[in-house]
Amino acid sequence: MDPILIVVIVVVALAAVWFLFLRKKEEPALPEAEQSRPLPPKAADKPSAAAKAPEKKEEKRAPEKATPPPPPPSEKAKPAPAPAAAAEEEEEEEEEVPVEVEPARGAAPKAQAPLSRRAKDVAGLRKGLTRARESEGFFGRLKAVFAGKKEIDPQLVEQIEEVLLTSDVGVKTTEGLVSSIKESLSKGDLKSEDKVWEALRAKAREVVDIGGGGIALSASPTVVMVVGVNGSGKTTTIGKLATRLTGEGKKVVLAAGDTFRAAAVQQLVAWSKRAGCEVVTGADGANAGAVLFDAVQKAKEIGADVVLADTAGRLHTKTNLMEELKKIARTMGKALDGAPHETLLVLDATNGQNATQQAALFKEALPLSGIVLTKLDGTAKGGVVLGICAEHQIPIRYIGVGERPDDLRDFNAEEFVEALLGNGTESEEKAA
Ligand SMILES: Nc1nc2c(ncn2[C@@H]2O[C@H](COP(=O)(O)OP(=O)(O)OP(=O)(O)O)[C@@H](O)[C@H]2O)c(=O)[nH]1
Ligand SMILES: [Mg+2]
Repeated sequence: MDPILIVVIVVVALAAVWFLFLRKKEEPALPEAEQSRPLPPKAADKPSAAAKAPEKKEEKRAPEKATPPPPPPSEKAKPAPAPAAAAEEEEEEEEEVPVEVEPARGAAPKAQAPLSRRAKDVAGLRKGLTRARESEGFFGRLKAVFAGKKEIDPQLVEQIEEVLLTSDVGVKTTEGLVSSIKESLSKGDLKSEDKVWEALRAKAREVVDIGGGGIALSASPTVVMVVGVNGSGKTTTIGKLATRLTGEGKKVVLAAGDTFRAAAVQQLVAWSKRAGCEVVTGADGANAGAVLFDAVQKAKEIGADVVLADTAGRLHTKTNLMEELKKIARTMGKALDGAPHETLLVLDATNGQNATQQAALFKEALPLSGIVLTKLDGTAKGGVVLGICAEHQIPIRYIGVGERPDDLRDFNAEEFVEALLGNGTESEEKAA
């Protein structure tokens, strides 16, 4: 063989070996940890939307965590973490990824917040007003007016007017309510059913918000005289109030001023036992004024907080009986200056417009400080409250929505309007 050819072959072979050696030297050995890392996903293996969220978080966190100055020029040149450190980092990562998973569509809604105290009160009162809320009642009939209507037109206002008139709201009060709705309508303010309801409720609140609510115990003892027509609920109201006040730690004296009706005294005595309070009664046929005088004296002696004085039922049209009431009131004033401090007229809500007339005549005879409207649970026409407040401007102190002791409620204008005319949330409706 030609020696030159041999030299060429040897040189080429050596060059090839040298080249291979150099290449091998340049390639860095991957640490085990690096080798075991999963391969990056192929383009086709796109991560799901859910999996994207944590990745984003990791990207955000990166600068806070590792800020090695200067940044590595390339992935390859990045110093491989020691296996222990790498494991630590992975652990940290697992801990620090609080993925907020959005609730899937259609998933169960969050548990509803418990009803507020006010919402509970409204729901409880609404239960007492069930008849007025039913389809035949005040609220139910108003609701029916809107059914199937797409537009709020003057005809609809006329229908509202009819419901108000036939629900004991009274002519004058209805006129006031309706004219303000008509005015808003002509201004274009009432474009939807909701807006009309809100206007109605606002107006109703305005009418009944004349400073009602439970009596204040302003004197010691505070003497409360309770008057009204036969069977309106005077004695029952006294019993309910006594039960509540003694429950609140007050010292109560009941005064059996109805010396006329047989069994009236026993009825009051039974309530006093239930409430756990004193009762002052007279002999059969005793003078009502004398019994009430004794009761106030007794209350003073024992340091009572309240005297609740019952009186015999009487027709508001009987002048002599109304005169007798004035006399009784004066007698109590002799026992204690300023007594009676409160004179409450008890009206039966089922009497409707007649209750409004009773209020007019009792008001003429006595300085009424408040009204108790009983049996609201028994009427579908809750509108009587509006009529009485608007026409007489006498505050409603309590309302009766049943026969049990806790069926006497302090009157609160906003709560009452919401219970009577509010649409109510689903949970309120359930609670009611
Ligand atoms: N459903 C219901 N019944 C009531 C309410 N308040 C009183 N009553 C009932 O009405 C009836 C008459 O109540 P009374 O308390 O005796 O009435 P009164 O005004 O004292 O009657 P006289 O003493 O006869 O004048 C009783 O059966 C009571 O239980 C109420 O808010 N709702
Ligand atoms: Mg009675």
